[in-house]
Amino acid sequence: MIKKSEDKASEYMLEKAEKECIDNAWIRFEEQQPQCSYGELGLCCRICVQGPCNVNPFGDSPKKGVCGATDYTIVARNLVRMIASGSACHSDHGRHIALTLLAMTEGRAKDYKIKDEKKLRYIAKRIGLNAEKPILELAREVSLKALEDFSRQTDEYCIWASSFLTKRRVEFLQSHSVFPTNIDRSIAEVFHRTAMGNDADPVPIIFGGIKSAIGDYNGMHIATDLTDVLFGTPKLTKATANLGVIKKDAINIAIHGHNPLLSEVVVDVAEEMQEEAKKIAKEGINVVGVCCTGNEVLMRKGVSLAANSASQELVLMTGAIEVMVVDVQCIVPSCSNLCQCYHTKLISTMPTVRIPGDTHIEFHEENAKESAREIVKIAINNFKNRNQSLIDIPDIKNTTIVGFSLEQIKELFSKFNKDSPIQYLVDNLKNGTLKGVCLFAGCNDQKVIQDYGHITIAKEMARNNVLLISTGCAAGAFAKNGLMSIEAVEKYAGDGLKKFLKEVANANNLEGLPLAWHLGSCVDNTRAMDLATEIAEHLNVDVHQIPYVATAAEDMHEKAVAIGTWCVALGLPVHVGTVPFIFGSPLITEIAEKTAKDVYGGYFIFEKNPEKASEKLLNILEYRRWKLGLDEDSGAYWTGTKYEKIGEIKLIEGEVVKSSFTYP
Ligand code: BF8
Ligand code: SF4
Repeated sequence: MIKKSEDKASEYMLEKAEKECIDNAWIRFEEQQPQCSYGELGLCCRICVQGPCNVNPFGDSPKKGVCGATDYTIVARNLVRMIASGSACHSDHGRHIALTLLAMTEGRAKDYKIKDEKKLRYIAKRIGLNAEKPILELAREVSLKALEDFSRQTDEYCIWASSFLTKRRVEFLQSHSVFPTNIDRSIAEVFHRTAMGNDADPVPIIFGGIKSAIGDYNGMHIATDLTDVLFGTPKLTKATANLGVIKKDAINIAIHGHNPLLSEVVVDVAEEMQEEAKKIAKEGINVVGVCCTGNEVLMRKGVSLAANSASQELVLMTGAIEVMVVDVQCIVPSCSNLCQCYHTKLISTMPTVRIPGDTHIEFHEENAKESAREIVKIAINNFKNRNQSLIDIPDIKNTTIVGFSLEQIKELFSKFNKDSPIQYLVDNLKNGTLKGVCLFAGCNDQKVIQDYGHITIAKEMARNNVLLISTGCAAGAFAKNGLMSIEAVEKYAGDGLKKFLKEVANANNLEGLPLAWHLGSCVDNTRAMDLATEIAEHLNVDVHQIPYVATAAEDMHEKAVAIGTWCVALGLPVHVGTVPFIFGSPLITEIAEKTAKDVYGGYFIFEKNPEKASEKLLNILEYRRWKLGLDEDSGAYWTGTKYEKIGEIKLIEGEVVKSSFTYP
């Protein structure tokens, strides 16, 4: 069998699937080959019914669509529509949490309460409210402020992004007309301007996409913040990850999707119903997570993580899942077909995500516990319907240490500097113990070996003393494959990183810290940006200057395109390991790789090969260190493509951030 996954449990299940002819995404991916080259290049336009129109990428006819749209118009339109869709997903999730918080303050969501008052007061202060008010009143004000970011019709800017980014970044983005006043409007604007017969100029189209991406950041930040308020800000927690967390003798409930509003309650209700469940199954109820809902409850409740996105079908193939309950996003429709091969019930809960064959229990925050109870009961009753001969759970799982919210990170560092915890990290960056920080984000993508890109880059970064932080399915990859363990530090960390992690662990009386730090689900990428912002502020520079990079080695979803775009606009170099749909336009590719750097200081690095990507990311970190003057004595210089440690320091090619954006 060709290697399909770096994850041993996935490999085991895929071998079984091959032997038993069980349909799965890897098979369907093969069936899709060859995929449409026009689509892959971003050159297929089906925005109006005169299409689909294609543009010949080699310069021959056709050079334009029926309406006259050229390659750069078509590619730019397709790209920003992906960003807007990603932004819609994240921010709708954020809105749902804000509405629930509001409902709670009005007595309409009795099953929720404020778990983290301190965080609520911190957010209130940050967004300019009087944080001393009674807590319920304050929660109401904060939720209304959040909802304003979705509904404002004036020219005032969105509050969240204005309050959490560096002052100079905010001013810069506002002066460049890419700062949203209203998240929904930034999304609607993209669809308006890219509809047939509207904006054909790629530059304003891209700016519209960036505005929507900042809207994405804004909506995600709201989601993270208010989720922390309702369910608690994550703290260090031990858990286990990979398919081996599914238990043969338990009633297994898999929670899958992104929005923790129901899954948090399912976990609580399952606990309450344990005794009842133990009468049916020896080990009672076992809730396991899939994708980002999985990450949410892993971070806050230590619920085991069974799978990241590419292995979601493999969870069902164990034959031991009584119920898979899904909310929103990244739920493949094939889950339904797989459930029908076993006794598993697929329960959908959101009116916007129905899947043929599902059992629909519509979730309303007014009666969250009731819905959760109904779901858990279905799971208990379904245990008897198992076909024992189909049960096959690979005995593969890893211990993981998770829960690295920014608050938790600061608490760890506060043992060294109580007043300014991040200064400790900055000192370690300055003195070279750490070379930089690398955020591992994004998905699994059927186009590459599952988890291989994430893991290969992580090992190389760790060996070079880069602090690894992660979210989403990248974090899932590390959790499942043992990189979120103390043991991984000994195996993979360079001396500097080892020293740093041991020093922090010792100062906090911990037996150790994991090699890769789990910051949370995809919306929690805002935690990573908050960390970058604080590092920049401590160094009195902006994010585009700090030794901090991001990688989405296996990106797949439109949400990842939105996140990558705001990371770039906020100053981060972002590696992307799968081919984006932009290479059909040399102009758009140039904007993403080079012009963005001139304007925002962040830029995309498209590199399929993880080894080469590691080298590029390390070079960028070295380069930024050198530009900041952190390695003045190292005698290093930049060749334009590589950092050389010989001779005197020379500036050959600057990464100078200036507004040199010229109109094509
Ligand atoms: O929001 S990393 S595959 S599960 S999109 Fe989806 Fe991508 Fe996973 Fe989480 Ni994020
Ligand atoms: Fe073709 Fe233009 Fe319509 Fe696109 S908008 S499908 S290029 S006619």
